[in-house]
Amino acid sequence: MTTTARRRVGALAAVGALVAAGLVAPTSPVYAADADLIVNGGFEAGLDGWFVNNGNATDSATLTPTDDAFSGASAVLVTDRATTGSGPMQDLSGKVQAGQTYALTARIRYDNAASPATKQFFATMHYGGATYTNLVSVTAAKGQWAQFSGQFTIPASQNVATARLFFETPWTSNPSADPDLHLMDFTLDDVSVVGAPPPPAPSKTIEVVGKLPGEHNPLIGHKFGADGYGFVHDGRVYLYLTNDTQGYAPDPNTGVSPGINYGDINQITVISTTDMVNWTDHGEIQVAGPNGVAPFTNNSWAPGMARKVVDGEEKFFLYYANGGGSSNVITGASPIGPWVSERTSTLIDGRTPGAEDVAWKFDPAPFVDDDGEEYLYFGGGPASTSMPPEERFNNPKNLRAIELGADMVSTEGTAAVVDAPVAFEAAQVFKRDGKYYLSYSSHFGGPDFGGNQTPLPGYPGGGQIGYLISDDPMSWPKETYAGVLFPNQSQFFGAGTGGNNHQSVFEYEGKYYFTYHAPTLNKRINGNTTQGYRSPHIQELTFNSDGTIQQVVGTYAGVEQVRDFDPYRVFEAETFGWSKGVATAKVDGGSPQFGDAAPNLVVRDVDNGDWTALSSVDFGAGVASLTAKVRPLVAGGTIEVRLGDVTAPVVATIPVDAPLGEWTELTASLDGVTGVHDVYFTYTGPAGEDLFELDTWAFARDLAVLATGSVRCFGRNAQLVVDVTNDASARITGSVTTDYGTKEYGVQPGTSKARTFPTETATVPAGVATVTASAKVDGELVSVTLDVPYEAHSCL
Ligand SMILES: [Ca+2]
Ligand SMILES: [Ca+2]
Ligand SMILES: [Ca+2]
Repeated sequence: MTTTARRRVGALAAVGALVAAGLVAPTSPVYAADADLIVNGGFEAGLDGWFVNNGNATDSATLTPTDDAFSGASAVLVTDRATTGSGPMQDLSGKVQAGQTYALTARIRYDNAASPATKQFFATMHYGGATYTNLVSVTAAKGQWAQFSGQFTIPASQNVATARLFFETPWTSNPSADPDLHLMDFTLDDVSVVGAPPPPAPSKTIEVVGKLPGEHNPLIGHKFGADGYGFVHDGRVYLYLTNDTQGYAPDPNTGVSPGINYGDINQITVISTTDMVNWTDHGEIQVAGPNGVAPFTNNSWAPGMARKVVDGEEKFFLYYANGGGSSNVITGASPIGPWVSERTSTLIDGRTPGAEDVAWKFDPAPFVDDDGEEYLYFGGGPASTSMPPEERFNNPKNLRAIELGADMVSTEGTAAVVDAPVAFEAAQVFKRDGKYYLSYSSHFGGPDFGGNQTPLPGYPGGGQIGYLISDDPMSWPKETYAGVLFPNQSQFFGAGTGGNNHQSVFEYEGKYYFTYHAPTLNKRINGNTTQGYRSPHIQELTFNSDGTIQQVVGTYAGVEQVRDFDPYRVFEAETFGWSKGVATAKVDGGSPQFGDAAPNLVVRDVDNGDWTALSSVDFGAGVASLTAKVRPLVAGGTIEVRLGDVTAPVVATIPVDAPLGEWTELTASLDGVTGVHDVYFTYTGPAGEDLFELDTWAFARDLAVLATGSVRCFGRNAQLVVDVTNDASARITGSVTTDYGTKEYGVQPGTSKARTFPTETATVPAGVATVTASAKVDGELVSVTLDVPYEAHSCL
């Protein structure tokens, strides 16, 4: 009697080893109950969260923690008050809501012997500008703790974008005339504002399938991204994008977001690939703004990237537009950071020689030549009014080329004019066969460019990508103009996709690729009326024999996948070719795939029916198992694996059955799948619930080995026989372990080997032998362990 072996990985699905991952699980906020919106109201953490009211330039005071507290160990002492409004302030912007009622309490005391016996104090809200509202008042008796205790309702019409609470004495125009009456020191403690906390921010998750299965444009369907800049390093393509998702705020009811506000954008999104179809989301770099890498800049648009070894150290330089007025650069230790700012002021601005006349000192694109010389191209916007209208239109001379210093974060010399016809913005340079190519975006005419003019023959129309070819990276006369590289994207993607564009060209494994953007995801969400949220696209470039470039045709099909996806490794779950309904978020800790210094993201907002998919996964000779690193958020979720289509039969299921909130590795067996397939991970579970978060996937190879166990009789002596059959393409070696001993074996492809174990008994109970098997498959050492059951047998 024989029984076929079961692969041991199957049993692991229900076990679920907990992973010490170092990932921090965010605690779920509670929105139902009222909450105290004040941080550190008792001043037990010193001055955390507090600063002096700065609504007027004349406001000034000193805040000092004091142990002379109403409760606890600490309060705040307010001294040196310059105005009646000079008092402790806390920013409640984003916390309080118009139309809501709040309960305010606080303790206050003043001691100045020369002050009156009683004094009124106010708790006041500054709503920005000149809008101040007294919320609650108290009349304190000198030397005694008085209590603010009252309610206030913010008018429904009040704009609360700015809402700053502070404590003060009643206003008078000239308080210093009687400081004992108006500017006495006071002590404050136990401040509290209790009310409904703000509602959670509306979901930004893209619910539609933004990138259709089988198509390769847009590159990603779960977020937006514009002005893509392609950069190749160490066999990997990186794309740097203006984070258009930052201002995206779809209405929870209509799903439609207000139009994009570029002024909100101070992050750059990074995605990468090795196959041009499956992209890994590396998340956003907080480039600008108060918490940015370069806090002296406000915006981060239109990135450009370069690598250079500086003083023996490999560095990566990410250039960006700080709005329209200047450009800057931050420095990375790798293409995905970590990032630092080597500068304390902008790189390109009104002080840059040769850039004085450039209206928009933005869109910086670096280029490092073969000889190590480095350049930056930038500029755009309205042409100088000193030129005749025809020239302003046709040759606006608004782009510039400048040499960079060897440190890549300074400029040298004077910027040279790039005389690109009908130029608007977005200059970018690459080199091929000794020639320099500069592509750029053309303007739409109008008053900024001389009014209604007709372009010269062959010059670009509005919103097209033109290009120049030169022998010198600093010399771009109008004679170097070579034609239109890309018409406006609306020609290919239809209504709602017009507007300006921003391109780059990069070489990857011998092919040249052209990046551009189009609001195609925005269009799939909202139809033909788009709101300006752009998505990255790539097409291949084809060169003519004379070095000119064939005009690029924009397609949803995009470029071909350049290699199959290798599933036999730990790879980020935030890697996919297509997706539906999921979002990503950065988590603490490094990346399991890209290293400790690299950012790590997880796939989140996983609901019943959502899915992610990988294009052209090569399982080779066969896959044994799939391991998911997952954090369950509710009971009852499952991960299903399907091949070829989102509705194809399920070939493996991982029940996400593990402690809630903990990162866990769960494994399911996946026998018998060979060759290349699109792989769909489909997610199921209780409706309306966030099911789980996903960090990584890992597939493990199978070994085509079969083993059977049986008992034979030699007279009255029972012998256990284990047969191992090698259906793999390489020699398999391993061991057979039984209750009656262990033996090694080796077996050639297409053959079987038996190992016999004398039992020295006549009757053998049922049992399980263990067979290990190892071989080189697809160049990798693969090992499997088989549980080989055998039935009871008697030789009596
Ligand atoms: Ca206190
Ligand atoms: Ca979802
Ligand atoms: Ca991850």
